[in-house]
Parts: sequence; structure tokens; C-alpha cells
Amino acid sequence: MNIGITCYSSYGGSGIVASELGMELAARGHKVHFIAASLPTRLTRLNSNIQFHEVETTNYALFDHAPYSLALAVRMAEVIVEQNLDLLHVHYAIPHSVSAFLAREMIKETRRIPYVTTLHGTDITLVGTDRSYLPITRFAIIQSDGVTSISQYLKDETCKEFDICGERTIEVIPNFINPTIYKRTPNPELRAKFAAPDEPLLVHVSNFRAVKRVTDCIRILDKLNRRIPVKLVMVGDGPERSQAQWLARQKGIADRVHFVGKQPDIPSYLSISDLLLLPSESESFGLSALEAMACEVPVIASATGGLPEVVTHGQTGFLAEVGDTDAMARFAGEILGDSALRDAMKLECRRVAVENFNATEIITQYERYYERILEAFDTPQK
Ligand code: GMT
Repeated sequence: MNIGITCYSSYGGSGIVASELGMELAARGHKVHFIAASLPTRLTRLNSNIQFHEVETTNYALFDHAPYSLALAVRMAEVIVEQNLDLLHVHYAIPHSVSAFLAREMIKETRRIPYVTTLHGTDITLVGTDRSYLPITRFAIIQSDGVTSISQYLKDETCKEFDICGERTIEVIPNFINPTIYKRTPNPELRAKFAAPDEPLLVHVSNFRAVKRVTDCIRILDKLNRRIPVKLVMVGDGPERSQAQWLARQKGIADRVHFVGKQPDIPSYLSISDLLLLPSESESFGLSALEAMACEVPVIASATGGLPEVVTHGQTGFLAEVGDTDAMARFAGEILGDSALRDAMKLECRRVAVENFNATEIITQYERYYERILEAFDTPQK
């Protein structure tokens, strides 16, 4: 197949999933064309089956903001025609789904092509419920030739918030990992930069937005540290980083936390860690939890959104109410203080990641879904 993929290029989870999907499809022999504002950060395994098409926006003095959605629609239409695409797959509904709709309609007299929208999270739970965005997002989702959601939770939320499910079927296709890339690879030199050999190391990976509640990681560390000396490595960057750094200084534990910024090699950081903290306010899936599990790292997370579909309480980690840092610290202490429990959880994490969220299986689900969409699109409606 000849597939166009659009996503955000920076550190958001949807861009990561789109990049991994594109690379896996290309490895299976499909031609994949990324159409985005810049080269997606996680698009690291390039080969001759992958091409990148940049969207350029012209800014005139008259515009308050350059109209990216329109520039994207035009670029999509160009690439569809020039590269003879079979299907367009957009990740994150706003504005990508709207641009895909415009592109499809612009060229439909000469070239018919379906578009699939994958819903990821805040496009529905936060941005989509902002009433100013809701009508156009709802419209573009309904107009999509196929709609997928990365968790059952997000599907249910979309049905409820957007009142969409009478008009549109949403297919749940979960996020995935490539177990040959996401696996535990010991790296004592890297670990030694953050913790002594017998000192447990916690890790948090995110884009440090408010929804991630990164300051809760500091609170958990503070509470846990009163019982067991532990260290924490914070991977990523974003608006809440300085707040978290300030809190660590205020609590007198700044020397126990390492902020390492954005890192290209996430499996290395997960591989040196004993527990992942993900105390998010809301999380429609929690890709970093799955990536951690694949690297044998149990997860302490909020019992929110789609996280219970990824992390099983008591088996691959522990879940607590949002903001309950006492419980999260207690659960972390339980795992770190019981080597039999820790070892059992590590094994179970890897097993669940490999058996339930393996790229081999999930990419096949996407391929079958594309085939169904193309078949339905080619069959004239009665
Ligand atoms: O909202 C974000 O944090 C970024 C967002 C995205 O779309 O880039 O992440 C969402 O999609 C990820 C990949 O599918 C999911 O793993 C995250 O749980 C989800 N984030 C939220 O729901 C907050």
C-alpha cells in the first residue's frame, strides 16, 4: 500500500505512535509518506520506503497566526496526487482530521481517496471538549472513512462527549511496542551517573505538561525517600519542569532528582530503572507505561482513563487515585522492599507487553483495517 501519515512532530505520544507505525509498515514493504510540519522526532529508522514531505506555512503581516491547517490540506492534496497514495492516516484529530477532509474534498473529482483518523487523547478529552473546537472536530471525525481509538476508554469518551457513535463506528486498536527495540539492556555506566549500584532508581518520562502532574513525582520521591534512599531521573521537558525543580529544591531533595531533558534513546533510560512513575491527571493510554513494561519496569500510575487497560493493579504495578501520592509512595516502597514481588512484576510486565501489545500483531490489525476501509470505499453505496 501507499500510505500518507500526518502527525505532530514533537514529543507527544501521538507523534511517537504515528512514527513507529510508519516505520513498521515500511519494514513490511509498504510505501509510507509522512506529511508534517517537520521531521517527526521518533522517525529514526528511515529506509527507502519512507519519505518525508514538509508542510510550509507562509506568514503574512495580515495574519495573526499562519493558517497551518490550510497549508497542511494543500500539501496533503499535492502528495496524494504526486505519490498516488491509496489512503491517508491522520493522528490526533485537531486539526489533522479537518485538513484531511479538506484535501479529500478538494481533489475528489479527479482522485478519490479515503482518510482514517486515529484519536489519541487530549484531542478528545481536553481540546475536543472546548466548545469552540467541538463542532468542527466532531464533523471531521464523522466525515472520516475510518476512525480508530487507542483505548476502549477513549472510544467510550468520544461516544459520550461527541455523541458520535450512532453515526460512526470506532475501532479500538491499542498502542504497541517493538519488543526487539523496547527490551531491557543493562547499561551500568549510564546508571552510575544517577544512582549507586544498590540504590533504587525511579524514572518518569513525559512532555512535562500540566496533565502529567510531574510535581507529584517529586512528592512521591520525597515520601518514599524518608523510608528508603532512592533516586529519580526525569526524562523529557515542558512547561512544568521548572515547577518540579523548584519543589525538589524546596523539599531539600534536589540532589536526588536528575532532570536530563529530552532524550532520543528512551529504552536506555528505562533499562536502568526500577520503577516508572506516571501520576497523570488523565491518560487515554499511557504509552510510556507500556514502553517501561516492555523494559521490565513495573509502573506506579493513576487509576485514570485508559491506564487500567495497560497496567494491571498488583501484577504489573500499582494504581492509585489521581493525586494520592501517599498511596503511590507506599506502593513504590512495597515493590522496592520485596525482591520476590519485584522480580515477579518485572517478568509479568515483559510478558504482557510482548503478548498483548506486540507491534507484530497490532500492525497487522492496522493493515486489515486499511484493507476494510479501502474495500468499503471502492464499493459504490446503494
Ligand atoms: O496529551 C498528550 O500528552 C499527548 C498526546 C498525544 O496525542 O500526543 O498523548 C496521548 O496519546 C498517547 C499516544 O496514543 C497516549 O499514550 C497518551 O495517553 C495520550 N495522552 C493523554 O491522554 C493525556
